[in-house]
Amino acid sequence: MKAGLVGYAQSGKTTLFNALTGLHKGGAAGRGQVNLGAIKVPDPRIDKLSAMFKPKKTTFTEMRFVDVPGPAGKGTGLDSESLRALAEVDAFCLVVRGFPALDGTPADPARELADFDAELVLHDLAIVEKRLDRMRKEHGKGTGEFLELERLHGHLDQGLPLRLMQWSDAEEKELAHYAFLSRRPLLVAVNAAEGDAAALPPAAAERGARTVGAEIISLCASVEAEIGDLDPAEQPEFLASLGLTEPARARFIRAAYHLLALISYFTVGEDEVRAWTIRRGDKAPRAAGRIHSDLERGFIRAEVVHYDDFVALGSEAKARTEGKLRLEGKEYVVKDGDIMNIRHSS
Ligand SMILES: Nc1nc2c(ncn2[C@@H]2O[C@H](COP(=O)(O)OP(=O)(O)OP(=O)(O)O)[C@@H](O)[C@H]2O)c(=O)[nH]1
Ligand SMILES: [Mg+2]
Repeated sequence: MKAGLVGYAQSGKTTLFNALTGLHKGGAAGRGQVNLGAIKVPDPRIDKLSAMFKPKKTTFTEMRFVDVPGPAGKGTGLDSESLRALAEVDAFCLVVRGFPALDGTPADPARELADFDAELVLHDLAIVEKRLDRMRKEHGKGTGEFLELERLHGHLDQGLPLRLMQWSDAEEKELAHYAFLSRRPLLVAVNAAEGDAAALPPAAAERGARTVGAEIISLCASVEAEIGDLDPAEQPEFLASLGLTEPARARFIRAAYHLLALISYFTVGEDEVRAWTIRRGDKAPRAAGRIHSDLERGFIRAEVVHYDDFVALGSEAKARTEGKLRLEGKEYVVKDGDIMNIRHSS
């Protein structure tokens, strides 16, 4: 998956990007430009499977990030390079300032969230209006698409993000090419002051997030960067001294997975132990398609054992005799933690 870090200028996007990707250690990502990076999604289940199989290669799934410079203030809008970079992301992470600015301006995360979301809504409203105008001129009135866009217009015109609308699968498909910004799942990260690294998001911001259908977490980007600089052995003590039990990176990844309804399944063997990311509800052929499109097309069935059963029983043979290793077909809905061996025709 790919997340876009967005927000107003100087809210700490690049600081967070560097802290998450670890890029601050070497050449830090540039400020005021588009930056790309990725992190491995840690998963203790993969560590365990890797210890059992001792494969030549262990592969975690990756979460990719794009960090774009923020507009200076309300109403400024994003530049076209940033908009292009954001067109492809699966979700936005809106970084809002939770620390006093250098010039002393106090933080107002709820205000920033409301303002930024309003910009996304205006951006989409402009797209819809332009298209409706064209269709009126070209006598496209009364077509299904026209009526659909009028419905979106009525929604956006009230200042509401498309995120809050219920769309059928067919509508989702039909409207995908518009790449609406206010439709993207939104994770708000309040970038708190150093002293508040373990604080919960302010209540007003929490309410604001709920109103626009977003999830919210609080973290401190500069503290996160410091954690990344420490020896792993020194990290627990430092975290404890701040009142934290884990780095914000872990919370961030969990929140993003939850937001996008993502889960992982695993493939195992002597060559490779690997995690794959899919959407909750994906059936076995689609899940297999993450590995290679041939596996989706030629999918016959999958041998499935759940991680918990596998680890409890200790081996594939034992799982088989205990009836925990099953054969599943095309309609099987893959579960988080399934270990799968896919059979396919080529
Ligand atoms: N006190 C404090 N300052 C921070 C924190 N995170 C970032 N800053 C400071 O805020 C300023 C802006 O940080 P950046 O990470 O460059 O902000 P940005 O959102 O990427 O800014 P643009 O790229 O201009 O949109 C820098 O001077 C940072 O040192 C934080 O957690 N606490
Ligand atoms: Mg930046």
